[in-house]
Amino acid sequence: MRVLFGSCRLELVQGDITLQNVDAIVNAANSSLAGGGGVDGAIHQAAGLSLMEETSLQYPDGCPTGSAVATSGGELPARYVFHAVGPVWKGGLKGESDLLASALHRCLELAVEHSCRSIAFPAISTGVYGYPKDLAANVSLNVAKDFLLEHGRPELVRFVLFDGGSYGAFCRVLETLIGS
Ligand code: AR6
Repeated sequence: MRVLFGSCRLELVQGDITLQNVDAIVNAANSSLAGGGGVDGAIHQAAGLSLMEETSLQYPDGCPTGSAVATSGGELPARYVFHAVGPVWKGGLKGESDLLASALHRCLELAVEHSCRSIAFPAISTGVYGYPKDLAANVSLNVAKDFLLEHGRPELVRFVLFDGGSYGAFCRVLETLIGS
């Protein structure tokens, strides 16, 4: 599914983020940037050992929840990896939506700062961190839409959803944002 916001494209695809031919891909990391499973494990495996070396050298103190830091893409097709730290879902009353929104927003700022024309996101926080997919889709897509309408870049924001359930949840929310 693809939608235009101003002159920018927002796309939803089902697939593997490590294979995306974009300027930057976003990792769903933890605050110690220590690596892990899920999309984090897949990205580190595909990027090679230099990614962890670079991350620990540049960011020895990790990254707070709700923010993101940039490294090169190692052996990935993408030039950069933005390591975003989403919140753990604790029922929805612990600031989770603000933290998820600010992690996404920081990645879009990093894309502009690094002159990236295209960026791909996974469904941050919706795996091990337990954020309900439909609620995460609502937060994530609204942040992307508002940023594109306000800044007019990056040219392409793609959400890469690993499974059909996530893809469906993101499609249903995006339908509601068209023309709203
Ligand atoms: N491409 C795109 N999406 C993927 C891929 C992939 N190759 N692999 C998994 N996903 P998760 P979180 C989806 O658990 O909830 C890690 O251990 C997955 O199906 O990776 O933010 C970190 O180190 C799900 O929809 O991230 C942290 O400790 C989504 O990516 C913690 O997990 C996010 O699931 C972060 O948890």
